[in-house]
Amino acid sequence: MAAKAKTGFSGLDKSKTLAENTVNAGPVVLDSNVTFTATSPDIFTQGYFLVDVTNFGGNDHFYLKDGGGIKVVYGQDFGSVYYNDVLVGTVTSGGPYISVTLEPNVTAESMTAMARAVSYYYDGDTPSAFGRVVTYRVLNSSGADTSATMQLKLKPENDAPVFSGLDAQSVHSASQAAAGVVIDADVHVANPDLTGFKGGKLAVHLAGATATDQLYLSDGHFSITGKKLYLDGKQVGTVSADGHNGHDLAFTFSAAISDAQASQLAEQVSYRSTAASAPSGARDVTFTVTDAEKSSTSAHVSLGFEADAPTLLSANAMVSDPFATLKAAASGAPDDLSAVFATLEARAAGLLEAASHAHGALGADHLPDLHLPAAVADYLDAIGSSILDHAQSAHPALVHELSDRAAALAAHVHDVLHPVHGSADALI
Ligand SMILES: [Ca+2]
Ligand SMILES: [Ca+2]
Ligand SMILES: [Ca+2]
Repeated sequence: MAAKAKTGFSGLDKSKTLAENTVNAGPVVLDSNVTFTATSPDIFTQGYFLVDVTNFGGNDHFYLKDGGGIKVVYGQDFGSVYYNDVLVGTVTSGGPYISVTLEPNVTAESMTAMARAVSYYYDGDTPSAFGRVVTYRVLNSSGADTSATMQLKLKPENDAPVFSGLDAQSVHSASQAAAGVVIDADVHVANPDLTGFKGGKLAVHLAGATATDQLYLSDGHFSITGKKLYLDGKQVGTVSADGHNGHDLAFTFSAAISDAQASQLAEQVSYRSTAASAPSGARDVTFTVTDAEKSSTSAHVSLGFEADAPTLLSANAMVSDPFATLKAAASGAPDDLSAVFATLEARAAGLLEAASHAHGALGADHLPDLHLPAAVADYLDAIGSSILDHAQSAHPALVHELSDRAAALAAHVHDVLHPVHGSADALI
């Protein structure tokens, strides 16, 4: 190591270019062979080692990294810097500087080790073209000052697009399969380089697809006409696979497509079945997006349809026997539900009777003539579906669950009927 016969830094690279993804991956020593020479030890008396940075950005991080005999033990407010286990200074770092208050006994050797420990990492994906100017400086309170500078640049590199918000599972009721379902209404995709998706692609593949499987776009900003993909009426790409009859659904973008727009398109991706009954078993759907730099990322969601409960309750069915269909739905359950239903019936009958008495004229005999409010019928339908789901997978918690739901039902019936005052028509 050719140390110059004067106090100061030597061998610091005047300029350095680091690759973005290298400094994304972890801290990099800025210069591993910079050397500090001191002809006069006085430089260290009440001295400081400072690294400051101009053109600093919020994604830049400078600090002293352990190695070469240097070890930093961080406390709450500062770190203690050791060189070969001897305390040589206290450091604070953060933002555009590293500041080490040197111990009085610091040697040029330990100063060199500290300078070689100066490290950098970058946690962004779009580095600016501006070079950072990194200045290594030693100064003391009597004004002695020596410094050297490095121009530090980053070479921007590509990052693969990133999916977020894609659910692991997309589960729907079997009755929805024929009408069609959106696969994931809030999936998001982004190109971290902020260069979008022009020239890129979106492709959707359904595993094990057959001629009755249809991928398509639900209504939204994007639409398909023939082989053309439109965004708000303007062609932005082509349809490279139409999604029909078991085929993939795939687009190639000829125009600029932002992250938000690519996400919108992914959110419109939908499925329907043209089979006589809904497909059984979950199947993997792969979304693959290719960005403007032609790098691709795939993400997966499991698409499945669950057997429907029968259409349990219409308002008329409710009128004839509010609970017969509920009982029928739960008839496969292993537990004896009669006590639960008895409670449910008693509560609901009590509420209905109270409601009719409140209107003066009706006795319990007239209850079957009630026009049940649609909200109650819908609510009972939902409960019936849920009961069937539970009945299909036998478990001992069923009775408790049903009991809780019965209580909720009774409260709901009360809430719906109670406010009906002054209009017998509402009850007859
Ligand atoms: Ca990157
Ligand atoms: Ca990048
Ligand atoms: Ca990219």
